[in-house]
Amino acid sequence: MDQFSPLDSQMMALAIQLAKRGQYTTSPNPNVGCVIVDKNGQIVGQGWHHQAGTPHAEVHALQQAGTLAKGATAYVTLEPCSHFGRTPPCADALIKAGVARVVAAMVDPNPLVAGQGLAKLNAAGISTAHGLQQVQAEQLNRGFIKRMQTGRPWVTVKLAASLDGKTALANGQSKWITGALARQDVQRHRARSCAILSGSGTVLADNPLLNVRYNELGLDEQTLLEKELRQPLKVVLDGRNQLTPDLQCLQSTDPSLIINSEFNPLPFFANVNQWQAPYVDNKLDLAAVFDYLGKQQLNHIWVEAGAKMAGALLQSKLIDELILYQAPKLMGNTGQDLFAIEPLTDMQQSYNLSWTDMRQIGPDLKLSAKVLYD
Ligand code: AOF
Ligand code: ZN
Repeated sequence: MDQFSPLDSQMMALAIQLAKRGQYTTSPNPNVGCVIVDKNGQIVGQGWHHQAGTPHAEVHALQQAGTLAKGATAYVTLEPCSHFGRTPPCADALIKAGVARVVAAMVDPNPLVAGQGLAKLNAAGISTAHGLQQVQAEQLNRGFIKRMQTGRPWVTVKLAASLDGKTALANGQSKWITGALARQDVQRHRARSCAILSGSGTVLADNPLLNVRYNELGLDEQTLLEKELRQPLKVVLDGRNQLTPDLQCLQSTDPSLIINSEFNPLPFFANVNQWQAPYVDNKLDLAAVFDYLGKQQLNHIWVEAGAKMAGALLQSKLIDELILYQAPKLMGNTGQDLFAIEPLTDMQQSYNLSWTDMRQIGPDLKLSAKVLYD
């Protein structure tokens, strides 16, 4: 990409760092960062999108730049919007400020924008370019991109297992397989997701809170103060109406949703939303569940469930990404497994994955992979 200079790369990298500041708060909107640089290469404005319904990244950066935006270059991690959403078009704001050049990392996959932002800037005589650090920018907004392109959220399945692949002892005990640092990492993932999804089997067995403990995230005090801290939606799939009133995850006032096949009339559930999903083969239609969650504007679903749900999602080809925390422990061959799937009779039937990241977190490994469905 020789159309971009080293300064361009440096400024886009900064814009991506700024965008990340919104990663706990912008949902259902994407994370976006913007840097405005004058003719002398001086940064005159920086901004990022904080929360849906509030100004976009460009508006914050333009505000900081004031008249210095005239003739400057704006670096944005996402194409400036051209539509009236909850806020007016950023393309108009950039034109009005007299910006000379706009560099976007990627085109906005939102069909309401989809190239029209750059076209509008071009039509106003502003030089535009896109594709700089596109991979990094896409990584920030995988959920938003997938929802815009397919109507479904990005689905990450998280599992924690011993070296011999056990997620619990035969008697159900699983506290704790992985260490405190890995569990803190899980909290960070939960906080960045739009919903935390589990199944009634796991919820009944483990009674998890399915929430974010912000004090466990390792965020500094200032960041905690600055943020509009939200709790992701808790979603429990309950195909057989097994949920009971004593479960912790349904007792808080945080938003929660039960997806079942039949309305559960227990008075306890009065404050919990319910959606009745269609059934296929005597089971909840998982594809319909994720279509529904996409319609609720959820970009990224973080799944913490047992082998049955993980297996069902795998077989339905609904997992985008797997994150496995693996502890250096051996739990023997009688414990619970990672994925409950139909028995395979030929190696060709096995599911193939491709590693996307691997690192050590405290004593444990964190393995990330995408599933290669053909
Ligand atoms: C930008 N800069 O910082 C963001 C953009 O309802 P609104 O007005 O907030 O519009 C939301 C849409 O705008 C969102 O779906 C995405 O297409 C775009 N987000 N665009 O130029 C930003 N957050
Ligand atoms: Zn905008």
